[in-house]
Amino acid sequence: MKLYHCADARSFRALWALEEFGSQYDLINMAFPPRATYPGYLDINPLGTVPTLVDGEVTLTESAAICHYLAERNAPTPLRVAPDEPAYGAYLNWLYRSDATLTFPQTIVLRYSRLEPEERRLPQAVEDYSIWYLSRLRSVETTLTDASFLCANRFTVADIAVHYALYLGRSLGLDKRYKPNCAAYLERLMERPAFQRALELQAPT
Ligand SMILES: N[C@@H](CCC(=O)N[C@@H](CS)C(=O)NCC(=O)O)C(=O)O
Repeated sequence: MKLYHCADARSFRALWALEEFGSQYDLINMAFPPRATYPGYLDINPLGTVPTLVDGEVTLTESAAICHYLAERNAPTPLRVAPDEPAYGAYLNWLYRSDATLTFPQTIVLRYSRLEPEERRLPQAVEDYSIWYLSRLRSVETTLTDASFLCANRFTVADIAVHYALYLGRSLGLDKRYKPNCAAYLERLMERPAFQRALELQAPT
């Protein structure tokens, strides 16, 4: 397998999952944005985004799908919730929610607070989408009231996918507005050895 990655981008979900599974893979660290910095990248992923995971004939470019794929490929594993488990629906819901609902609004915040040149920045959009994200985070806060993990009473790839959204929020300074369960979960999962290995493997930004 080969993972195309940029430091702290959504490909971190895939990198962390590969480390949790102890997978054999080659890591390609690229500068951001890879469509401009890595010649030939558009031939590998025409969207120009990260992650890209290549596994033989298979190519995946969605971070949550890669977490799902790796869990299935590594079955049986406690990091996967099987269809016959009661938590299967919740597991899928968290996996999909991780990017569509929790990372998406932050990309607006990131773009209009940091990536765009000064004259194109939009403080109103930044605040509106910060609030959007923080309000969607209520689902995580409530779930963690009586639980250490999001579903199935154990750490799964759904935690990797959702935790990354919290981690991205931290890099945007939104963690100052996290509620206690989210704040504690963010810190706790960052202590996992595989998370720490993933951090060390990525090239500095
Ligand atoms: N939904 C995709 C989004 C991938 C994505 O947009 N990645 C961003 C980095 S976090 C990217 O590569 N942006 C570079 C660009 O758009 O040129 C996922 O979860 O993997």
